[in-house]
Amino acid sequence: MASSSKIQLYSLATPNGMKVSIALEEMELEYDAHTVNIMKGEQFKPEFLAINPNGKIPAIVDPEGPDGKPMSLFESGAILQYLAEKTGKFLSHDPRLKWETIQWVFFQMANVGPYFGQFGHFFKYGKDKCKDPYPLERYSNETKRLLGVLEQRLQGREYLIDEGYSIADIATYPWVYCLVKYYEGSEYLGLDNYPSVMAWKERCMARPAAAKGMTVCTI
Ligand SMILES: N[C@@H](CCC(=O)N[C@@H](CS)C(=O)NCC(=O)O)C(=O)O
Repeated sequence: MASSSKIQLYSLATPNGMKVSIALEEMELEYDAHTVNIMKGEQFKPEFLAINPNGKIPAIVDPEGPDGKPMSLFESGAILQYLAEKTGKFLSHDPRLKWETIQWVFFQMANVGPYFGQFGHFFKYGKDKCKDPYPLERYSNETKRLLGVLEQRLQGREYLIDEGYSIADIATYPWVYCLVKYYEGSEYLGLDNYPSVMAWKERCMARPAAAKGMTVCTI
């Protein structure tokens, strides 16, 4: 694909995609953005599958990997950690806080992303394909339970980690934004019941770099 000394980003402005463009902006890294239109199946083109054999955005190629050689990476959580370690930003240098941050990144990757995503599917995008109420019930209950975990964590905190804004926030708030903006689930999920989560999302979104990162690779 493109040759440049800058990081090459292959993405789309979805919650998983936004995480990486927000991180690149926050970390002031230079990058070229390439839009992969997953609605048109571009994630299955051989040149993209060579970077991510799993055929999903986001992915990056860093021409200057840790050993000075090009490094390609997929899985947004791994990319966030990679960029944080590369720049020394948004991942605590205190070992205890570093692991706490990674724990919340994994919480997002293993729970928030998959369950919120399935909620969005059964509530909005695939709602005409399934007459059985059970999947929506299951995924909306789990989405609310996860919002409850975040609400508890964020009560009395500005960000997920006490030290300040981190890759744990970058990983997670685009998914809360997505519940509101793309899935239009505010009323159905009763998002007003999670005031600390909603205030934190606004706090994160008010950051100039965050606002810029959220508009990268839009179609
Ligand atoms: N765990 C992956 C999930 C990536 C993912 O699901 N990406 C979606 C867009 S948000 C995608 O590319 N979907 C296309 C497809 O499934 O064909 C990550 O966090 O990077």
